[in-house]
Parts: sequence; structure tokens; C-alpha cells
Amino acid sequence: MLLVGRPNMPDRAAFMGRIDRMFDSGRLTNRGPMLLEFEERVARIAGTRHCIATCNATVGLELAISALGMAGDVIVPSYTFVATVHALWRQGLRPVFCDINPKTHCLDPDSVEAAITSRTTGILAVHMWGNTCATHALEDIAQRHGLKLLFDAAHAFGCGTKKRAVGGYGDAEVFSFHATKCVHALEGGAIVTDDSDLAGRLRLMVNFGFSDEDTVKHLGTNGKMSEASAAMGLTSLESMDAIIAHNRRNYAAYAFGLQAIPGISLMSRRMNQQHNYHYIVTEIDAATAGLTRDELVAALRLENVVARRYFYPGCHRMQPYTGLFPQAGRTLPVTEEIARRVMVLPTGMQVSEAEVEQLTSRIAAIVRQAPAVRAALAQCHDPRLPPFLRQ
Ligand code: T4K
Repeated sequence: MLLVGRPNMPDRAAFMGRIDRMFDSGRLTNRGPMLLEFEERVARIAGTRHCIATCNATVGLELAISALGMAGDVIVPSYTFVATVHALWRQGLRPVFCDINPKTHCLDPDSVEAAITSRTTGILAVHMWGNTCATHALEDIAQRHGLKLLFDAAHAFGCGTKKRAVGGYGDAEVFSFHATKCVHALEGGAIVTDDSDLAGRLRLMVNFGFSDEDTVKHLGTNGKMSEASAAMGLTSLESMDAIIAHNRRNYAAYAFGLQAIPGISLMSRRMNQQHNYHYIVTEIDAATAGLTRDELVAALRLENVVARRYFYPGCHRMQPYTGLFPQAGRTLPVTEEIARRVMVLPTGMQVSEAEVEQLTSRIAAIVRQAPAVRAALAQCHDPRLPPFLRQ
């Protein structure tokens, strides 16, 4: 079975060696030696002065939002994983949803500028699929309007331009090291920044606000990463180059295999960008392919391939947000179109180039027989179908 999100497994001997050392040392969490080494390595790759590892990116975002003093309204793309917006809501902020660039799926600076009001205190942008946002335009807007600028870099570890890695943009950036990410720590996240005052506050906040064993200098939470996660993170980092090289080969195999299929386009990677190639993002033009994105996802499930329609229908159309913030339901044309078209295909260390070749041949065959596939799906009650297409 081919799945989007199947974890990259570690070198087990290296990981178990670290776990043994953890038990030998007696230090299981609370800024142990592996955590310190992990933070140093992440900061080096991100090109930042500081890194604060966290238990996951969602808590990392919440901590960064709070430490930056965001209040009132914060501008955010609707086209993102719900965690980005949940993090704002959990800090008592109102998300103001903006549209995205159709090529990169990242926040559109014009949409941001048009949404700024006297209540706006910050922008939370997302490097979607590892594509670097329009960082200069967003930094310029933030500076002109006196706004805080935070980047959700959950997808973008190891990404950036040729000259500058993702990590040092805006006031801070937050990576995810969840098991489904390119480099991972089982569960984990990290906040990176060049701002020493902000980093100092975050170091307190991630550990309940303690500055020593009984002085609480700041409000905070338990956002710490454990030594077991840091052990996994360090082991995963050792394979990072091999993982990216593998993803790159899979991407090339997808580009070759999908090129002649009508109605299916693969998101291109810009030549001036560094990329982890962790997400294989396609867009389905239903009129040309003869099948909608949802029908294609369903047809692939019947072939034991789990492709995903991530972030549908966009947070601005999701019930928790339309209920909480009535303005959330306003129209965002690019987001809605992209949310209807995107299909993410499997990659990573558990997917071989040969499997990619077979998969693209299957997709070509499905599209060739589109009318028959559509008719068969309409009669199908197979439990493997995704819930949104079950009869
Ligand atoms: N911001 C953005 C833009 C994000 O995308 C995310 C997370 C965050 C913030 C928050 O980061 P964290 O707080 O999580 O650090 C995944 C991840 O749970 C989530 O981390 C990620 N984004 C999101 C885009 O995707 P799913 O729904 O893909 O996970 P799931 O459980 O369906 O797993 C995918 C497939 O992989 C499944 O078919 C099963 C397989 N799998 C999964 C796991 C975890 C395995 O075989 N083994 C495993 O251990 O959410």
C-alpha cells in the first residue's frame, strides 16, 4: 500500500544507541544533552542564532504567537493545516483569512495588504509545501504597518533560496518534526529566531516560565521536547541528505510519468530554491482529466494508494471557524479553487522510484478510462473509499 505521510524510518542501530545512552545518563527530558545538540544542529541548518525545540509545531506556534505579543486580529492564509489557525484561536486571537498565490500556494502579499486594519497586530504566513513565501514583500508590509511577522515553516525544514535557508525570516519561524515530516523527531517542533530577547522569553515559556528551580519569571506551559524525541531528531538529521536526494529522484520520476497525462499538473520547483521535495503536489483540472480530484483520489484508494486532498475546503470554510468568526466564510477565490484541485501523492523513503513509475502508469490508465471509472465509482460501496465519497 502506498500512503502519503508514511514516516521515514531511522537507522535503528543509531537510534537505539542514543536511547541506551539516554537511559545510562538518567536524563530523560528537561534540556538534556541530546536536546541541546538537536537545537544547535537545527539552528545551524536554519542559519539562525537561536533554536528552541518544542514538543510539536502547534505548541511552538502558540508559544511564538504569545511571546511576540500578538493581539486582536492576525492575518493568516486559509489554505493551511488547521493547526496554524488553531494556534491563533488558542491564544484568543481572531484569524483574518487571506488568499494565496496560485503558483506557490503561499500567502498573497496584495491580499494581506488589503486586509490590514487598526486591529491587526501580526501576520502568520505559511511556507506551504516547503515553498518559500514572498518573504521580502511580507517583511516590507510588516515593517510599514508595525506588525509582527511569524512564519509557519512546518513543511519547510531544509528549504529556502539558494542564498538563504528558511529560518531567519520575520520575527521567528516554526518547524514541525512530526513523524510524517521529511526530518522528524517522532513528535516535535522548533522555534528559530535571531532575536535574543525573544529567544530568552521563549526558553522560559517552553518550561512553565521557570528561570531556576522555584522562580517563575514568565507565564508559560510545558512545551518541551523529550530526550527520546531529540534522539530521533538527531538520527533523522543524519539521514537528511539521503532523504532529500531520494525525494528528488521520486519527484523527477513523477515529473516524467505525469507529463503526458491530460488534466494533471505537478507543482513545479523553482530553480533558485532549495527544496526538501517532501510533498508531491498535483492539481487536477476536472474538465480536461474527465474526473474530479475527489474521483481520482477515490479511484486510487481502490488501487490501495492513499493520495490526499489536503486542507480542503480551506479553514475559512470550516465549521469551527465559520461558527466562531462569521467573517471567516467570505469568498477567497484562489484558495477555493486550489482546495478543489490539489491532490498530494506518496513519496519519502518508503516509496521507490519503481513504485512511482507504476503509480503514474496507473493514473494514466485511470484517466484514459475516465468515463468508465466515473460510472463504476457511482455504484461503488467499497469501504476503502474515502469518507467523502462513500455512498
Ligand atoms: N502547520 C502546518 C502547515 C502543518 O502542516 C502542520 C502539521 C502543523 C502546522 C502542525 O505541526 P505538528 O503540531 O503536527 O508538529 C499530518 C500530520 O499529523 C501533521 O503534522 C501535518 N501538519 C499534516 C499536514 O499532516 P495526516 O492527516 O497526514 O496524518 P495521518 O495520521 O493521516 O498520517 C498519514 C499517513 O501516514 C497515514 O495514512 C498513516 C501513515 N502513518 C502515519 C503515522 C503518524 C504511518 O504509517 N505511521 C505513523 O506513525 O496529518
